[in-house]
Amino acid sequence: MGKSQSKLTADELAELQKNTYFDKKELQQWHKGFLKDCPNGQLNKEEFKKIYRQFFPFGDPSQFADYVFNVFDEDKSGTIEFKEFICALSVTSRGRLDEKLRWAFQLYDIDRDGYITYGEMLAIVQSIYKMTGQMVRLPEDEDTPEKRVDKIFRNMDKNNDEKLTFEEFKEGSKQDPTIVQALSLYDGLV
Ligand SMILES: [Ca+2]
Repeated sequence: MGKSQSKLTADELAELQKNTYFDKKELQQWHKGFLKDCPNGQLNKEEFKKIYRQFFPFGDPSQFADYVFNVFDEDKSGTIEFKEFICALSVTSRGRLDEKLRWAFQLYDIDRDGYITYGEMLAIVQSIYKMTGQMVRLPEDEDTPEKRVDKIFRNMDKNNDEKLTFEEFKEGSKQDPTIVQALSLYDGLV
């Protein structure tokens, strides 16, 4: 650690240009902003939750922020480095639909075993309901996390084995865009 450089090197820039949808100027701006908020070059979980609390002052976003943090923190170091931050932002804000779906799948697949179980989806949906609190009025058949997840599984779980493969998730999400909308929550920051 301790190598908080104020500018991206030419190599780092080139790599990020290759791996994200941002151009050179945007990358430099984001990097500058990132270092302003995180002078040591690392965004920790508490700071990350703070960002969510600003967006959801009436609910409790800490659990959902926790899950999102774990997807951002790709190398599982416990902090989000600029590269992780900007790559996640690139996918969630400008990625193609299949990239966004892959990202969302990682969010729901909490233990990363390649399947979204009923329990995993319930945990994520519960955290979303907690975060949004009473701000959103939901249809009667989705007014609890359980009902919502039941409905999703009825639509997506084609072979009724109580878990979703990426293929099932992808197909189902095309018919139910609200699944990926959990991601667009983050778009507010872009
Ligand atoms: Ca990390």
